[in-house]
Amino acid sequence: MRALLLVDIQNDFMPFGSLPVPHGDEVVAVANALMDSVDFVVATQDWHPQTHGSFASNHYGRAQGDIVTLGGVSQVLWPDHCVQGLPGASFHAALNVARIDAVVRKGTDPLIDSYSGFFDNGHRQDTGLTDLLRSRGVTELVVVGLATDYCVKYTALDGETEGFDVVVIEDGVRAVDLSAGDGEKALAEMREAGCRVEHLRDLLG
Ligand code: VGL
Ligand code: ZN
Repeated sequence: MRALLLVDIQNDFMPFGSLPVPHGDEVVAVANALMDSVDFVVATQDWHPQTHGSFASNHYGRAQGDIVTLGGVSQVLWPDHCVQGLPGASFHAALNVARIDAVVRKGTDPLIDSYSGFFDNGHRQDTGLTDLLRSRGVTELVVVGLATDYCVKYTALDGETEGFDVVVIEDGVRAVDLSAGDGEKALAEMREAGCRVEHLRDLLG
């Protein structure tokens, strides 16, 4: 069984959002196009309380891009984004949400971030995604979404270690690229970990 995993295709990660991913809106059409090639569609949703420790605004005297320790692990400070219930946390309006079978929310604990859809950044708490996928008999995970160098990367890496065959759709992901080349480096790391990196056309074949 093959599942499509939509990673954080949310307004705040779009070019018009508070944590803009360049060309982030271009993943929406790729996501929609893949929905007929899979058995099951799961979306992750970054879902932070306003008090979340990954927000620079919650660290007096710190700025966006600074590095702090949060939950015992290194943490980049971000602009406020994907606040629970606000429009920025909603899926992009053009995403075919009628085809989403399950939504997994993450980043809800203010004391630790969760880039991966499977575990928090300290690998302490799981989101239930593995159990959900296994209960549906999923063996192959097709990954698209945002951002290549953060949530896509950690979700794909955890998907591999959780025993799924992970296929990352290169034209269905976009990077934040805080440093130039971060997205390309992330794709290389995913390949080294055993993920396949393919194009939309290879799957529609
Ligand atoms: C993400 C930074 C902070 C992502 C989420 O979805 O890649 N990046 N929160
Ligand atoms: Zn976040």
